[in-house]
Amino acid sequence: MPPIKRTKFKLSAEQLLEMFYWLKLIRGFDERLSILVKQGKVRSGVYTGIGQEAIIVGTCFGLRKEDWICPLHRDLGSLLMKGVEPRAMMSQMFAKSTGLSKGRDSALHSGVSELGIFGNTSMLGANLPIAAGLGFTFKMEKTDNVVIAYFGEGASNVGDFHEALNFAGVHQLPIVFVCENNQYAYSVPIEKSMAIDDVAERAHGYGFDGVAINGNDVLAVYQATQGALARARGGDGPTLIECKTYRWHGHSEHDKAFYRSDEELAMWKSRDPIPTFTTYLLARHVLDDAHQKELEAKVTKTIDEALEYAMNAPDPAPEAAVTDLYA
Ligand SMILES: Cc1ncc(C[n+]2csc(CCOP(=O)(O)OP(=O)(O)O)c2C)c(N)n1
Repeated sequence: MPPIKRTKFKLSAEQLLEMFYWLKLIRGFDERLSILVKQGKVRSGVYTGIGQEAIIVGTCFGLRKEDWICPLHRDLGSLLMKGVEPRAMMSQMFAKSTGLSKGRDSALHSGVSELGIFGNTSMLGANLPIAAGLGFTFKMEKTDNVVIAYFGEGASNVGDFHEALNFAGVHQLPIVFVCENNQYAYSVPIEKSMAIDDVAERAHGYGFDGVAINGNDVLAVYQATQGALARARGGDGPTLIECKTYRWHGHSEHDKAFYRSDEELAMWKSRDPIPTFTTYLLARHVLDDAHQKELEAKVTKTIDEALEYAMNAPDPAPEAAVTDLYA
């Protein structure tokens, strides 16, 4: 098995700051939604990815429009990075007619084919055979587009996961499988559902490389993704990147997560991806305090505007329920 190509990357100061902005925006968006849920204002289940943002930013940064993503329920940030306007995303959470599915769907399942986003599937792991199908299409069409397929460590125990990886391995498909290993599948800790330590190991059984990395280090995620993308675009097939991380909130905002200890949460909070990256940027003089405040103000303004837009947007008309039907 050839080792994963570790492409040397050199990000400009602007690109590093862009990554910082995305980390902050995605965190801010989820935090705001969490508050809005408690205020009873959101018309959807909310599954925040607070604590996991480095995975989304490190994998989506620099993707092409033609590349596809198959996100999870927790990956709202990936939709933003792939080009969904914050106001459309917020409208979606409020089931407004200006949302992605025009208020006719649970917030989490909308895709945007023009932006290369396949809507999240309710059945865990069911997005992975779809990703395999997309990858197969790219291969047949002889493009060098790539699919990023996200899944949780819990989903790696279902049959769809294994079928998709097997198919991708056999056909050397251009797919980057990204495991967001946040240690729990709802209330089930990983040691109660898997007899091995690393989900990454599972890739080897299907004939391709798997690596386990620190999912809270945005640059480590970016570097691993760049290597995997280069392999996939070059016809060398899939890669599995397992990103070790932790979700700070419960499975969804209604879950108080009593199944884990305060100490465990505190330990993972000390590995918060955002301050780690902030320190990196400050130490390299890419960021200073004034610029940081400016970026934070931009994030707040973007979220405020999106929220105001969504709150004031019209509800869908009853007759709209039967428009845009396939047949
Ligand atoms: C096939 C299937 N089994 C069970 C569920 C119920 N369920 C929804 S989310 C979830 C936990 C998911 O854990 P994981 O895949 O690790 O992703 P995470 O939510 O931790 O990001 C479960 C069990 C489901 N949606 N689909």
